[in-house]
Amino acid sequence: MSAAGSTVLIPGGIHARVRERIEAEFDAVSIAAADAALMTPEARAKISGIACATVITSDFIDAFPNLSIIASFGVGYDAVDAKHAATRGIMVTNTPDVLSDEVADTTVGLLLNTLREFPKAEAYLRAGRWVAEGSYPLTSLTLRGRTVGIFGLGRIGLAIARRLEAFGLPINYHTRTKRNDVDYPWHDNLAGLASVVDTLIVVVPGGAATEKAVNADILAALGPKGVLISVGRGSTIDEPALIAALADHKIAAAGLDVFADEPNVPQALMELPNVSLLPHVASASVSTRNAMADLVVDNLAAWLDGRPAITAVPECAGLDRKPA
Ligand code: NAP
Ligand code: 8YV
Repeated sequence: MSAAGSTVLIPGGIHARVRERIEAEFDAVSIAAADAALMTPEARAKISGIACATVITSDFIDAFPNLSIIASFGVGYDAVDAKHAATRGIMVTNTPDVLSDEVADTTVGLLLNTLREFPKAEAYLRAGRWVAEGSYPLTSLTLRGRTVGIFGLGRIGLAIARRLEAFGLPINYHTRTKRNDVDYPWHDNLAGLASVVDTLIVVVPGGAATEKAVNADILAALGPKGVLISVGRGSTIDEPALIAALADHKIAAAGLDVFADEPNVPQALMELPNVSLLPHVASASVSTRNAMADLVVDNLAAWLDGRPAITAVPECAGLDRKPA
């Protein structure tokens, strides 16, 4: 089967360019959510590709007897049961690299906002308080003199490290496997990293292995001058422990782009003065999201045409396209 004759399902919402291209290049089917009950068995049998930005469970995957590829929008694919897909010979792709610089830029911006309170200073100006009350108060926190720890020195983590190195800051990191292409000190556990840095940037994938890895003990190790920046997945942070640490000044401040239950952000977090919050926008520029969208559809086109996927997730790296 060629890509042109293939039927691709879009369950739930997705970037408009993904939808437009799929409608132009394949037979497109859309359903409101990733719920197999929304389709007849006959309709499900026609599906060979799925393009998604939502949770894809093993049960959902198993509802499609002729499914060949799941192309997920985003580099993080913790919402897709890729291990299960691989056991069924189904390719899963994600969108790495094309967003790394954008996300790293955003992370540096979020770090500066957290330390130097730029969003609050701008709100102060806009409210007329500069005129009425004088200068915005000096910030107690600064980037100067900080030591950075990166939890997850992958594609994005390294792009963040390179930027902060240029800011003159020492970098340490924790991953499960030591990298042999960087000179930054490696720590074989997160607590060890947290105890030697005062600025912890979290950019590991979500999933069971990192679930609530940043807990009360890690925050205590980071210490009262500590700043936590989280741009990976909200599930990696124990949010109640973070709220308590911020309220009790066990750490100084936090900057968060991702949350455990998006788009719901705990009220207690929003009420804290020492947090800077973003609504999961690290990759959210038109150009970067378009590049991600194109990679989703290019992966579908390649695989459904019998060519290798462009960006297979590690679980599916060894898979060959099954003959149609
Ligand atoms: P990547 O290249 O795969 O890097 C992941 C890094 O995390 C690797 O260094 C990996 O090293 C480390 N890691 C994974 N599991 C770990 C564990 N259990 N303990 C310690 N280290 C672990 O991925 P990436 O492209 O940099 O993206 C990272 C994540 O950022 C994505 O998965 C996504 O969740 C998130 N993200 C968020 C946004 C946003 O909008 N906020 C945008 C893009 C991406 P080892 O394998 O050696 O442990
Ligand atoms: C996107 C992301 O916002 O790539 C990721 O893992 O978290 C972000 O770039 C998200 O995937 C959009 O669904």
